[in-house]
Amino acid sequence: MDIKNLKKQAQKELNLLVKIDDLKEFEKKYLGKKGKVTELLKSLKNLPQKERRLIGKEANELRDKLMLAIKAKKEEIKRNEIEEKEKQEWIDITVPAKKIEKGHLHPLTQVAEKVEEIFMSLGFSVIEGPEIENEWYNFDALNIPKDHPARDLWDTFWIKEPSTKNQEPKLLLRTHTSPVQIHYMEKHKPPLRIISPGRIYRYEATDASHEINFYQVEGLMIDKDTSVANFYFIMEEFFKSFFGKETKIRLRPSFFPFTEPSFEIDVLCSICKGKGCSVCSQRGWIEIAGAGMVHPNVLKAVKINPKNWQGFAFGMGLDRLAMMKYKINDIRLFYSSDLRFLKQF
Ligand code: FA5
Repeated sequence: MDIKNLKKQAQKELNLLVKIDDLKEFEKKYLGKKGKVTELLKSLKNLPQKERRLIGKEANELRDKLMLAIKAKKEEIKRNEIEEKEKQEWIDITVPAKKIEKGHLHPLTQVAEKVEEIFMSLGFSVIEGPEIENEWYNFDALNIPKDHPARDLWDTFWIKEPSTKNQEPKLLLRTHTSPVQIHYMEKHKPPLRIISPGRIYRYEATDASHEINFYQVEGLMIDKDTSVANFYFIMEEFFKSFFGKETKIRLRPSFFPFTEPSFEIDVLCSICKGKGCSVCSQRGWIEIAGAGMVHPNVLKAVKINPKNWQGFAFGMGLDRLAMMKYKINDIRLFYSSDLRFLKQF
């Protein structure tokens, strides 16, 4: 084949190449040990001198050109490969990011945390207690002996006796957080100041302000010469911090076997502003807590001498605190798992 045709053929083949492996084959085919151009150069020695010089020059030029063209082609292929990769991996950084929805604390947890924060600033520690109790802690130690009509104040979920039978005392789901007082006083000597938020259970009908399980925060302060004035001061401080300075609360005389005297604390209903509505049962006030001065019998049950130590205790409805703070007109919304409700907090 003459050099011109060889050159034309090589150029044509080279133009069609797109892969690096094919380019390597091409290089071998023309410039390899047994390549067409190499063979041509080898065959020069058989030519007469005059022809050898002429053809040799052209063959050498062809080899040099092919070497350059192969180099250029190699770069072109590499460039194309990078461009292709870039196209595939291209990210549009201007596209708005997908929003990851963040969860948040349940409104009752938020309220519990706020209550804890206020009482801690008043020197109270936060204590936990069990939700499954026995009747000694839930009733007897709180001055409510068996068969005492006061037990009817709290409709109870009793837990079935295990097969060991006649297990004493009987187990139940705690009907209030007050048993935590007993647990704590059994292990700690006064002076003491604690609060204990937690879930409680009552076997009763539900309505806008009553649930069968809800949350309370128990409070207990025992010290020397603690009086109703100390109790009133702490309560006032708490409600002002929690609801704001304009909050209206009132104390009503009440009865609890474990306190004497006993009170009920009401706050002005924030939903009807005192006019009367279904949440406050048309009273204009909503009952937020039971409270009183700790009964001497309770102190005796935990071996604390009531002559040396006195104190007060309270049990607040955490759900009711949350309802009044956020103007929620049905307690059952807290347990409905309705995201339209929960997302508002
Ligand atoms: C008690 O549970 C007493 N242990 C409180 C107490 C503690 C008195 C220490 C004295 C000393 P009572 O049953 O009234 O009391 O409940 C206390 C508060 O829990 C109520 O004022 C109310 O805010 C809330 N509460 C009561 N029943 C329900 C209910 N079914 N649903 C939602 N909140 C309730």
